[in-house]
Amino acid sequence: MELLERISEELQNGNYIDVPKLTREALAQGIAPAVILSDALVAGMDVVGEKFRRDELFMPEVLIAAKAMQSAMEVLRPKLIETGVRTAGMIVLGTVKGDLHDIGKNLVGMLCEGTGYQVIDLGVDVAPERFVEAVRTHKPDIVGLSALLTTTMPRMREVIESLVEAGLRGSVKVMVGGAPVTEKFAQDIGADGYSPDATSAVEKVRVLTKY
Ligand code: B1M
Repeated sequence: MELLERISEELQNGNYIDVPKLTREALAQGIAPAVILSDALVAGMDVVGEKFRRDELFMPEVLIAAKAMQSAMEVLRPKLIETGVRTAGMIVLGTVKGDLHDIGKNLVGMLCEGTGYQVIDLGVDVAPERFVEAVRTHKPDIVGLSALLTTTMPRMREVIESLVEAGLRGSVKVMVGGAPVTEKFAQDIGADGYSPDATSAVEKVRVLTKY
């Protein structure tokens, strides 16, 4: 669809003024929020990531594309959430310590909210003790950990160990994700669930909470 391609292109150009406007236009045309998300925004960000990997784009361009994506996500968020009918459970979500990537985590959070879960987002660079504190305070069904760097993946194991030390591990399921994370890694660190993308993350959350 032409409009979705345009959104994707403008996102790649880092046009954070037009991307949310075009996103509103797509919604007004009746295009489903989930389609705008996957076929325009995530598709555009995938291209940015690939060009960054090939050194065809540099950090400032990636940052500005991320800003464009986030402005569009502000427009989509209420629409995605509208589809949620009831509270299915609670999730504490965060990007682990040392890691500032939050686009994927935010998507997972939004889709979970859209499915009816209450999401408490601790943000980025979250230390194990903050996850523990949040589990103690909010008593969520799931604590979700995101990591985008191979160097920050080990922080996930530390969160699980901290939950064990605090005597809270039995009361909460731990779910992990992020581009470098694998099913095997999740099993190795003793997580309860892993998923490669936001859509399957919601499915996994539903399995873990039996919803
Ligand atoms: Co960074 N970065 N980055 N970056 N960045 C990557 C991750 C990288 C792969 C790029 C590359 O080299 N090709 C590379 C990591 C290499 C590695 O570790 N092996 C990298 C690097 C090296 C870095 C820096 C170290 C660069 C530097 O400074 N030299 C630096 C680190 C900063 C830090 O965190 N301490 C850095 C910085 C940044 C920016 C700040 C510029 C920006 C982040 C902006 C932001 O998030 N607000 C950025 C970006 C945008 C990227 C890429 C290009 C895109 C990431 C993204 O948002 N993807 C990325 C390359 C890439 O991934 N192609 C890259 C879109 C998003 C929808 O996907 O986050 O994978 P993703 O999330 C998916 C799934 O992974 C999954 O669902 C999501 C939706 O489908 N998922 C979960 C995520 N969390 C989940 C949790 C779950 C379940 C599923 O359960 C709880």
